Amino acid sequence: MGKYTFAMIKPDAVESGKWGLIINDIIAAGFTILGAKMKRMSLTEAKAFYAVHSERGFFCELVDFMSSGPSILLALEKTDAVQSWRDTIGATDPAEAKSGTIRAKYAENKGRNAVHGSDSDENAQKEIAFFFSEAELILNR
Ligand code: IDP
Ligand code: MG
Repeated sequence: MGKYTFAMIKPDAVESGKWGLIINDIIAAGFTILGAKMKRMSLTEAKAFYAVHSERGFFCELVDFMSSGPSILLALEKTDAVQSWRDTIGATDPAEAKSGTIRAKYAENKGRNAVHGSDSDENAQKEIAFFFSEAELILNR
């Protein structure tokens, strides 16, 4: 169980202005924000970030959406961070997400689902490194 995970507030929730409420939920759930930036991904970056899904039917829709506007990129710290953040955001499809989770509260649908969360410690490390240099993270406090 690692201490770090990577989160994104996706373009739907940035555009709708829900992102402030989501940051509040992140802090209320006990995460420490080690790094944060707002960035509009290029289509090429979105394809690289989601390469694991390149054979899936929703890939084009996903990468078009993720490059359609700015996201907020977050490196988070908490005990058992990956699982804790997945529990905080809820199921991929907001219709299936437990009430009180971020996706249940703020997601529009399975594609435009407000937030991203890493699915393993290994991917958390890769995903943080995809967007942040070490100098951009507040570490070793
Ligand atoms: P996750 O974000 O809960 O880990 P994944 O299965 O890893 O879900 O899918 C990555 C992202 O791809 C989802 O968050 C969602 O934005 C999008 N996605 C997944 N399944 C579908 C779908 O059936 N239709 C449209 N978009 C989807
Ligand atoms: Mg995933």
